Amino acid sequence: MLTENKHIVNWVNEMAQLCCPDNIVWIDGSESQLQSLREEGFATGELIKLNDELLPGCVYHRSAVNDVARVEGRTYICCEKEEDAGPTNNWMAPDEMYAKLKEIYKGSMAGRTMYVIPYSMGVVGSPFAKYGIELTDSIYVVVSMAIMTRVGTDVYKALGDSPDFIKGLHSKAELDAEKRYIVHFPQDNTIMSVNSGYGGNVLLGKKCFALRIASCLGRDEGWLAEHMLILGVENPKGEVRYVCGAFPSACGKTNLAMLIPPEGYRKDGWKCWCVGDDIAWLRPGPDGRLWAVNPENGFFGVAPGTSSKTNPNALASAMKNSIFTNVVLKEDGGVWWEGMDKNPPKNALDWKGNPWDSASGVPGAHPNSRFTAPAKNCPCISPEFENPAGVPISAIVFGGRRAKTAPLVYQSRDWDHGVFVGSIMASEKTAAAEGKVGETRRDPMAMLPFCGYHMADYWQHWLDMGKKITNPPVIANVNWFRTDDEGHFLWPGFGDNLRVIRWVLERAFGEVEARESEIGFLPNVEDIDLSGLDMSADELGELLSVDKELWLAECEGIREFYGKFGEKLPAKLMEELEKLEGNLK
Ligand code: GTP
Ligand code: SPV
Ligand code: MN
Repeated sequence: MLTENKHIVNWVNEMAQLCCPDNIVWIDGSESQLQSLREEGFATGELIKLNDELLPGCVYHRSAVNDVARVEGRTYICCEKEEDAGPTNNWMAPDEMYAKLKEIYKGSMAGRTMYVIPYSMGVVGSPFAKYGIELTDSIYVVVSMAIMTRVGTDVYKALGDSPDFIKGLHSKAELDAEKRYIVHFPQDNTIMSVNSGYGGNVLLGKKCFALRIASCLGRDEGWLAEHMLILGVENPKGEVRYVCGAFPSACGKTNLAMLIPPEGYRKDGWKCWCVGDDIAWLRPGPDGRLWAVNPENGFFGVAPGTSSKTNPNALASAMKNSIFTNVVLKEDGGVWWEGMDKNPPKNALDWKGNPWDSASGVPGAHPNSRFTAPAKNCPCISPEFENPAGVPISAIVFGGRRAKTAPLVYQSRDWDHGVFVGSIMASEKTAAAEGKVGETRRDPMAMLPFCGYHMADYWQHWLDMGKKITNPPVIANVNWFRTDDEGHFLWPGFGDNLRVIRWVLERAFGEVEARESEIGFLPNVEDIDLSGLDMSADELGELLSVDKELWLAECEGIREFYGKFGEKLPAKLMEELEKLEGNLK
């Protein structure tokens, strides 16, 4: 035992009685303990050691073939009243769910060890840090949590006798997909995850705590927990301005967060700094601005498509002390995935562990395969990464994959309109979620799978926050994914996205004009810098065009979506929808 906190000790004992592990190991966060766990994982095959010269300190891991992404259909918010979970979450009465889970957890750790992981979301001891204890029977989870969060005994020190921590119980159990549950009990600050071994379902500090539970805490305490990257953009004058971005899963947060400016920009002195790539906790500061911290300590990034061209900073981050899940395992103990380079390896094993030949035409890495890398490895990690006060946010960008409707960028008229713009976000589905890839779905603020309470109450909370933020960031919508009729992307994306972010930040500081349109402010074509790009002003004009017919159809879709929320839908949002329709007609 590493703590005498009776709330922790009692709970650990109670859960151990339920799960019946052979023994309990208290994780202290030390490298020596983590290394002996890795060795144990190598011995049992739970982990595979990678080539220490190519990838020092790195390990390989496969999740079960039926367990490769989050499972929204089996993710529950078990608050007291069903109406508080809302139409976008699965709900079950807490008593009923506890009873059901008890049966599944009973003896689930027999023959295994239960690890007790003390972790912090945010810098330990900082005013906004929040603590969690995760119990798990997976070594993969222990070593991953040690990268993604701040794990160690200083969490016990910071907690003292306090009961103010989030309880998380995870058991792989049988990895039975029929008995897989990812459950949140917001009123008990408790998370229970069973029968999965996939990151997003089992690294409980991440989506479960830092988004679903934290969104409830934010509602009650007056802040926001968001599925957002945080990026610092340094201009040639040396001023750093911060932007947050909410894009659905696998839609470019990690890429934008680690952006490398285009060559001409680098020459002129532009630099970008990564504060976070997935989660932001946002609070109004005493100065009336919105301040953001990244509660995480690492990146759990999509591997496919990550290359030295698209995201060299992500690649560099994962070159040491990282974990690779469900990618291709090379003969030499290296790793590979589609989109890394044009040289697929010979004699490699695919994500399922089978011999694989790229000539088969079947991808070797799972499309949702991931790397888990320490934030401090990132070459462009912001000097403010650990600043307990966070960074002041000048702009928020929402975005998704929209082949046709959404222009490259448009800016909302004000905070409330910005909340509307976030609420109507939609995106073509990616492999990070269940369901058919490519299908369009509404994903408000990229929080559809992560909001821990009624989505309409969440929108109201955003509107209310606007009143507390006297110096609000501008809110814009971006779309890197517009295509031509053959399905080719019209915008080069990646580093060139800085050209768009630059415009948004200039708007935030009143440095550039814009033109009003039906949907909000659009850039004048000459104000998006195209220097060094093979793109004409006409092509840019096309990217910025608003097709009224498509938008009117969009309005119908929004109306239908809003209809799901009944009486709780904030009147303000319906007003914004009516205004939009009026503008288009
Ligand atoms: P989660 O970790 O799932 O929350 O996702 P994320 O939003 O961090 O996604 P990520 O940055 O890893 O995006 C992954 C996918 O988006 C890859 O397929 C990238 O190639 C693609 N992508 C990212 N930025 C761009 C861009 O600017 N243009 C285009 N066309 N694709 C992009
Ligand atoms: C996402 O799906 O948005 C992720 C990966 O960031 S996971 O942690 O698995 O949810
Ligand atoms: Mn995410």
